[in-house]
Amino acid sequence: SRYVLTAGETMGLFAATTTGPLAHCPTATIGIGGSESNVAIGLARLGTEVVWCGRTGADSLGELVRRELRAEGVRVESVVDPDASTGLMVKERPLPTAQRVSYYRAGSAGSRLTPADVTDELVAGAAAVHLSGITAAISETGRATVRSVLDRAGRAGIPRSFDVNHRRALWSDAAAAEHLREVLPEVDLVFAGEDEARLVLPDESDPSALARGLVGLGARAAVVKCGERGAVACVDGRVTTAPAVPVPVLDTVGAGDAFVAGYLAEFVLGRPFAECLRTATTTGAFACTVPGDWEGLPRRGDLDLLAGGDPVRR
Ligand code: KDG
Repeated sequence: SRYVLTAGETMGLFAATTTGPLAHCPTATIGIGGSESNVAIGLARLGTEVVWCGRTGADSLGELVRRELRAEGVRVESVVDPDASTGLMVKERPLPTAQRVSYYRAGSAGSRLTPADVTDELVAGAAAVHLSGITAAISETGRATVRSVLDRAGRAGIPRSFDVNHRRALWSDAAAAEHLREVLPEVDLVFAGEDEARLVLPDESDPSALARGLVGLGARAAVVKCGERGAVACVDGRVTTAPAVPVPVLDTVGAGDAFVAGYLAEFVLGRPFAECLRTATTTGAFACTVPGDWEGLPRRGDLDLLAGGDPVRR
């Protein structure tokens, strides 16, 4: 049967358990994080078949990554690379209102992903492919992998989804903008935050103009995420806005991935894009309510918990 195919780097994630300087935080939780695998988990929870491709190290963090993804119902196609370590991300909360994420991923197994790791067979069987700018930013081979998967999927008529996911710690705005200009004509659906869209549309301020602008630069459809102000989509020349689902916000990291998972889960079912957007804003809201990057992602039956009404369901 057909699945959503995604590829990228997933790392170990150590998250400080208390607020304040990390140097004085005695404990951390050990988990995993990676944008594409967050999307994969989100899809699996919503009942969508999904394959995640990526390199992991022959080490304990690699074991953790593979185990956790499998436990979440994601089909894992991981090349275990004996010559590099699994990357690591450290999340600290120096202030109640501020988080800091640090990467220990230079030369990591995940960054050694190659086009051949995502086999032709995996691409050919996909209902859609999803990639992100992070993979292009981590290495030359990652960048080649993004291009190659988009190219192979495009030739097979498989819808291609791309999340800009700009990470300033990994490359410059200029490099990210250049890459985005290159890939936009190769994608059917692009997801961008407002600042990310402005990488290539520096003179636009309004989200609708940004969504139209991304389509003008070659994407078939574009979704601009505006956080607590909701989202705007430009599909088939029509612009639609969706309000955010209001929630008490604890941790926004992972919300973008949750949003993409919600959108794609409906998209591969052939649902109208207003419905894709509605599920996307709902899953995005779920991710904001819990500290982890993906742990709070909803199952289908959870979606209506945010639909209002009595807070106690029995
Ligand atoms: O997308 C939210 C995090 O999980 C993500 O930032 C982790 O893949 C990640 C990265 O490289 O930043």
